[in-house]
Amino acid sequence: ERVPLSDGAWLLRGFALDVDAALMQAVDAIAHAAPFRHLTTPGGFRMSVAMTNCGRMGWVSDRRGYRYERLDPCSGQPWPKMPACFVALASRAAADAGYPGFDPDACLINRYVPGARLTLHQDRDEARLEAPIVSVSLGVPASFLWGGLDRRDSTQRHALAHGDVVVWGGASRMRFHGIAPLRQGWHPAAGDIRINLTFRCAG
Ligand code: MD5
Ligand code: FE
Repeated sequence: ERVPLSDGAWLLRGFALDVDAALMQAVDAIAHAAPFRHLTTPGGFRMSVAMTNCGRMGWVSDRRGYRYERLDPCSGQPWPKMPACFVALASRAAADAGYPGFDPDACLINRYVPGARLTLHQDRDEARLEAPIVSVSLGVPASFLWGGLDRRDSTQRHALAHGDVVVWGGASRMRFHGIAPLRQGWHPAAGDIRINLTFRCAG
C-alpha cells in the first residue's frame, strides 16, 4: 500500500516485509563491526537512541557538532560496507515513490529501547538535499512526529510499524520530525526494540 503523506513524501506500508529477516541479520553483522553507541549532542546531552552506520559515510555527533565522517570514530576504521540487500531495498522504494536512480552513500542505523526518543529536528547535514531520504522501520512500532518547515509549526503523528518504508523527498525533505518515546512492546523478530534505517546521499 502506497500512502501519500504530503508534498513528495510517501508511506510504503509493509514494503520491507519480504526482506525483513535479511535486513535484521545485516544489522547484527554491522553492529558487530561498528557497535551501537550513544552519541553526545553539541550541547552535551547523551542521546537515548543508540546509533551506528554503514556505507561510505556515517553520521556522527559530538561536542564539536553534527557531521558525516568516513571513519568510525570508535575504531578509526571505515564504516562497514552497505549490504547489497540494503541498497536494493532503498533504491526500489525510492523508485516506487517517484525518485529513480537513488544511490545512497550513507545509512544511519538507529536503535530504540523502551523510552528512547528523538526530539524534533531537521536532517540538514547531507551534501545533496535534493535527494530523498528513505527510512525503514523494524521491530516495535513507533509514533512518528511530523512538523512543518518551522520548528514551531504544529505536528501530526503517524504510526510506523515493522516493515514500513517512508520516502521523504521534495518539500518534505526539510520538515521537522521526531520519534515519541518508544512504548513498551514486543516484536517476534526484534524483541522489545525498534530499529530504523535511514538511507541518505551525504557526501
Ligand atoms: C527514525 N530517524 O525513525 C527517524 C526516521 C533520523 C531520523 O529522523 O534523523 O535518524 S527518518 C525521518 C525523516 C527524514 C527526513 C525527512 C523527514 C523525516 N521529514 O521530512 O519528516 O529513527
Ligand atoms: Fe531525522
